[in-house]
Amino acid sequence: MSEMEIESEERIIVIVGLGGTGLSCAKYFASLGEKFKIVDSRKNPPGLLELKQLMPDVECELGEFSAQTFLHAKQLIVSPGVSVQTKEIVAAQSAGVPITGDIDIFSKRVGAPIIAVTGSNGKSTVVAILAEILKKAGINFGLGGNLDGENFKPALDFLNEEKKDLYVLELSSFQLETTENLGAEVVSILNLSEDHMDRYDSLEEYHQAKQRIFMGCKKLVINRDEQYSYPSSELNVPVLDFGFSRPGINGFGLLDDGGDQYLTYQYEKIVSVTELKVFGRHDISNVLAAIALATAVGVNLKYIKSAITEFSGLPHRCQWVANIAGVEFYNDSKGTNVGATVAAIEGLGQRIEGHIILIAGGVGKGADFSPLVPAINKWGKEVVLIGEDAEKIAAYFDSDTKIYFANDMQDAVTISLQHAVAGDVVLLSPACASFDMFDNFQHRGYSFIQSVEMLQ
Ligand code: UMA
Ligand code: ADP
Repeated sequence: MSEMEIESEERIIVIVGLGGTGLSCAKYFASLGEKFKIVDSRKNPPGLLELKQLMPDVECELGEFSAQTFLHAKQLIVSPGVSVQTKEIVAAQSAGVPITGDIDIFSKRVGAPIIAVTGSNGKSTVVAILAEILKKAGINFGLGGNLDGENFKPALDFLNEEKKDLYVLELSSFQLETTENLGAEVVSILNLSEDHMDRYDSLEEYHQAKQRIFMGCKKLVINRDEQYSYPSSELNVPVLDFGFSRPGINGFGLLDDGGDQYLTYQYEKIVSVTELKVFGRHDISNVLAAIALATAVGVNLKYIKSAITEFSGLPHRCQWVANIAGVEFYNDSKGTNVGATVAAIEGLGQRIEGHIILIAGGVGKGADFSPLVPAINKWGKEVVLIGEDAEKIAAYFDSDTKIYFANDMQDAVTISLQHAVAGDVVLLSPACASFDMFDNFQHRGYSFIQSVEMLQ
């Protein structure tokens, strides 16, 4: 089609990628009476059946992307699973087609405060704890964004529902890349370690995407133990901080007193660490982050206290599964990058008598696995590897680390138990994505649980 023919035809919105986000965008534009079409490079993408049931007449282009469709669009709404570096998107953008995403549209339309949380690890746990606190405080809020599982809720679905007083969004770097000016009430980058190196050229590029969360924000919650939590240029907004050290003014942290350790706000003890049901330094950090975020929107400490002492962790995150002959099994299937797996090993290692036998592997996303080596040397015993990058990961370990290769999850669990003694822990924390062997991380976690049950 020539440029002139393109110009003479009506340009319509093009939703790039179906799935949960594309479907929510379709519902949103349909409710506004806007004309749109959906493109997806898979012939049978997730969400297609639901779309056809809800909107049988919506135009879909499935299979290889057509450059003309992108160039001809009024606007491209890009799903987080589709890279903005896709050549058809880059070409359309160069030709002046505006590019946006669901979070951008949501933030411009919502008209209520947003608490936005990003980071490489701990996002879902922090927003889940925050949600428990907000429930206790009787606040009418919505929880969504990058969250999966039972809390799965693409942000635009909120705009077709009764308005809430506050929205809590977990955001990924992919969602932030297509967000112009989030303008959130409170934001936090919890931490940053290597992830998604198949989509970014460097950690710096990944960090820059995360930094977009600060645009237009009114308050900050900073992790003072993490350099990447700070905005790269100073913002003139109120700041609360959290970290493991004793807190200062406007700070949350830990205070040692009389042999006990307390979660503390400035000089005020909130609860003792032993009153929490979660364990491991990373989860203490997550609780501190949630408390700081809740305080930033004015929640009283009494609600905070009651919620954090009841929270016992999300499934697939360092979740206890079973004890077989004194060997404990933990499911950390959501450990999908190296930083998460190191945190899980450290968290468990510090509280057990024996050693950790780690089950890891899957799709490595181009990661550098070397941070696993000191953690395994300190707390580990053997490593059992599964999935397509098993051999690549094996090459990182020292020659005296015992490595086993397993064909499937049942095999991995059986091998692990064979090499464990009472007091040891078998930990599934793959440091990898799951889609070479499983539908998603939940499927991988349930497969682990089932395999452990078979041994009982
Ligand atoms: N697609 C193409 N071409 C491509 C790549 C993808 O057409 O080159 C299509 C796929 O066929 C799919 C569609 O794009 O049909 C949408 O894919 P999607 O992955 O964006 O799927 P959604 O269901 O919209 O899920 C997304 C988030 N997924 C990703 O960012 C990869 C979900 O986060 C999120 O819950 C959901 O939006 C609602 O906001 C999941 C995730 O894995 C949990 N996130 C990553 C993470 O946490 O590490 C960032
Ligand atoms: P996310 O939503 O960012 O993926 P989750 O709360 O689902 O984070 O936790 C995913 C995994 O990351 C956990 O299973 C655990 O291994 C690890 N993890 C959780 N919190 C932290 C943290 N604060 N720092 C480092 N790793 C963490």
